[in-house]
Amino acid sequence: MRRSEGASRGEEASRCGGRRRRGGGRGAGGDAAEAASAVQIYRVYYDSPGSDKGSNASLNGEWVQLFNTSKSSRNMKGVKVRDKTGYTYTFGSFTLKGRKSVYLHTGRGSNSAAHRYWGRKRYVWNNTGDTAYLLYPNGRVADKCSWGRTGSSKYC
Ligand SMILES: [Ca+2]
Repeated sequence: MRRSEGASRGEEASRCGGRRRRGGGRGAGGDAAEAASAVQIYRVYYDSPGSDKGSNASLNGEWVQLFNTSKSSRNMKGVKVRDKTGYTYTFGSFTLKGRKSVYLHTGRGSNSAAHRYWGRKRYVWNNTGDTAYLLYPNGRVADKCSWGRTGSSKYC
Protein backbone atom coordinates (compact mmCIF):
# COMPACT_ATOMS: atom_id res chain seq x y z
CA MET A 1 0.00 0.00 0.00
CA ARG A 2 2.65 2.50 0.90
CA ARG A 3 3.89 2.78 -2.63
CA SER A 4 5.80 5.95 -1.96
CA GLU A 5 8.46 3.96 -0.16
CA GLY A 6 9.54 2.45 -3.42
CA ALA A 7 9.82 -1.06 -4.68
CA SER A 8 13.49 -1.59 -3.99
CA ARG A 9 13.10 -0.87 -0.33
CA GLY A 10 10.20 -3.25 -0.15
CA GLU A 11 12.21 -5.99 -1.79
CA GLU A 12 15.05 -5.50 0.58
CA ALA A 13 12.78 -5.87 3.52
CA SER A 14 11.15 -8.98 2.17
CA ARG A 15 14.45 -10.71 1.60
CA CYS A 16 14.99 -10.75 5.27
CA GLY A 17 11.69 -11.52 6.72
CA GLY A 18 9.80 -8.56 5.50
CA ARG A 19 9.84 -6.21 8.38
CA ARG A 20 11.54 -4.33 11.18
CA ARG A 21 15.14 -3.64 12.11
CA ARG A 22 17.46 -1.80 9.81
CA GLY A 23 16.15 1.57 10.05
CA GLY A 24 13.64 2.10 12.28
CA GLY A 25 13.19 0.72 15.29
CA ARG A 26 10.86 -1.32 17.08
CA GLY A 27 7.25 -1.09 17.44
CA ALA A 28 6.53 0.84 14.31
CA GLY A 29 3.44 -0.81 12.99
CA GLY A 30 4.28 -4.22 14.37
CA ASP A 31 1.35 -6.48 14.95
CA ALA A 32 0.85 -8.81 17.83
CA ALA A 33 1.71 -11.97 15.92
CA GLU A 34 5.14 -10.72 14.94
CA ALA A 35 5.82 -9.18 18.29
CA ALA A 36 5.42 -12.66 19.74
CA SER A 37 8.80 -13.65 18.36
CA ALA A 38 11.22 -11.89 20.64
CA VAL A 39 13.99 -14.16 19.38
CA GLN A 40 15.15 -13.34 15.88
CA ILE A 41 17.84 -14.33 13.43
CA TYR A 42 20.50 -11.67 13.78
CA ARG A 43 23.26 -12.94 11.51
CA VAL A 44 24.15 -16.03 9.49
CA TYR A 45 27.77 -16.90 8.75
CA TYR A 46 27.20 -19.25 5.83
CA ASP A 47 30.65 -19.39 4.21
CA SER A 48 33.03 -20.43 6.96
CA PRO A 49 36.57 -18.98 6.82
CA GLY A 50 39.08 -20.79 4.61
CA SER A 51 38.33 -23.56 2.20
CA ASP A 52 35.46 -25.91 2.94
CA LYS A 53 37.53 -28.91 3.88
CA GLY A 54 34.96 -30.35 6.22
CA SER A 55 36.93 -30.28 9.47
CA ASN A 56 34.94 -29.80 12.62
CA ALA A 57 36.50 -26.38 13.12
CA SER A 58 35.47 -25.42 9.61
CA LEU A 59 31.96 -26.73 10.16
CA ASN A 60 31.74 -24.66 13.31
CA GLY A 61 32.78 -21.60 11.31
CA GLU A 62 29.27 -21.85 9.95
CA TRP A 63 26.74 -20.51 12.39
CA VAL A 64 23.47 -18.76 12.93
CA GLN A 65 23.29 -16.05 15.57
CA LEU A 66 19.94 -15.69 17.28
CA PHE A 67 19.22 -12.67 19.43
CA ASN A 68 16.60 -12.22 22.11
CA THR A 69 15.33 -8.70 21.53
CA SER A 70 13.31 -8.66 24.72
CA LYS A 71 14.52 -8.00 28.23
CA SER A 72 13.09 -11.25 29.54
CA SER A 73 14.31 -14.80 29.08
CA ARG A 74 12.81 -17.02 26.42
CA ASN A 75 12.34 -20.75 26.66
CA MET A 76 13.82 -22.20 23.49
CA LYS A 77 12.86 -25.82 23.98
CA GLY A 78 11.38 -27.17 20.78
CA VAL A 79 12.32 -24.11 18.73
CA LYS A 80 13.84 -25.11 15.40
CA VAL A 81 16.35 -23.77 12.90
CA ARG A 82 15.91 -25.07 9.36
CA ASP A 83 17.48 -24.53 5.98
CA LYS A 84 15.75 -24.48 2.62
CA THR A 85 16.43 -28.17 2.06
CA GLY A 86 14.80 -29.17 5.31
CA TYR A 87 17.78 -29.94 7.56
CA THR A 88 16.50 -29.09 11.01
CA TYR A 89 18.04 -28.40 14.39
CA THR A 90 15.73 -28.52 17.39
CA PHE A 91 16.67 -26.88 20.67
CA GLY A 92 16.51 -29.11 23.72
CA SER A 93 16.18 -27.60 27.16
CA PHE A 94 17.64 -24.16 26.73
CA THR A 95 16.80 -20.68 27.94
CA LEU A 96 18.03 -17.59 26.13
CA LYS A 97 18.34 -14.67 28.48
CA GLY A 98 17.05 -11.24 27.62
CA ARG A 99 19.17 -9.17 25.23
CA LYS A 100 21.53 -12.11 24.71
CA SER A 101 22.70 -14.02 21.65
CA VAL A 102 23.17 -17.69 21.04
CA TYR A 103 25.28 -19.05 18.19
CA LEU A 104 24.19 -22.29 16.60
CA HIS A 105 27.27 -23.93 15.07
CA THR A 106 27.00 -26.60 12.41
CA GLY A 107 29.60 -29.02 13.81
CA ARG A 108 30.19 -30.76 17.09
CA GLY A 109 31.10 -29.16 20.41
CA SER A 110 30.13 -28.59 24.01
CA ASN A 111 26.94 -26.66 24.45
CA SER A 112 27.08 -23.52 26.57
CA ALA A 113 24.85 -20.55 27.27
CA ALA A 114 26.05 -18.74 24.18
CA HIS A 115 27.03 -21.60 21.85
CA ARG A 116 25.04 -24.60 20.74
CA TYR A 117 26.23 -27.32 18.37
CA TRP A 118 24.17 -29.00 15.68
CA GLY A 119 26.54 -31.98 15.54
CA ARG A 120 26.56 -32.31 11.77
CA LYS A 121 29.45 -33.72 9.77
CA ARG A 122 28.53 -31.75 6.70
CA TYR A 123 27.86 -28.11 6.02
CA VAL A 124 24.29 -26.96 6.13
CA TRP A 125 24.26 -23.36 4.89
CA ASN A 126 24.86 -23.01 1.17
CA ASN A 127 27.54 -20.48 0.28
CA THR A 128 25.77 -19.56 -2.91
CA GLY A 129 22.36 -18.74 -1.53
CA ASP A 130 20.01 -20.22 1.01
CA THR A 131 17.42 -19.32 3.61
CA ALA A 132 17.56 -19.81 7.37
CA TYR A 133 14.23 -20.28 9.08
CA LEU A 134 13.50 -19.94 12.77
CA LEU A 135 10.44 -21.97 13.66
CA TYR A 136 8.25 -22.09 16.71
CA PRO A 137 7.79 -25.56 18.23
CA ASN A 138 4.50 -25.81 16.33
CA GLY A 139 6.34 -25.26 13.04
CA ARG A 140 5.16 -21.75 12.35
CA VAL A 141 7.81 -19.42 10.97
CA ALA A 142 9.04 -17.01 13.63
CA ASP A 143 11.72 -15.43 11.44
CA LYS A 144 13.69 -16.07 8.30
CA CYS A 145 16.75 -14.73 6.55
CA SER A 146 17.92 -15.24 2.97
CA TRP A 147 21.15 -14.51 1.14
CA GLY A 148 22.58 -14.74 -2.33
CA ARG A 149 25.80 -15.91 -3.91
CA THR A 150 28.15 -13.22 -2.63
CA GLY A 151 29.78 -12.54 0.70
CA SER A 152 30.37 -14.76 3.69
CA SER A 153 27.73 -13.65 6.14
CA LYS A 154 24.45 -11.85 6.29
CA TYR A 155 23.11 -9.48 8.89
CA CYS A 156 19.43 -10.14 8.86
CA1 LIG B 1 28.57 -23.03 4.01
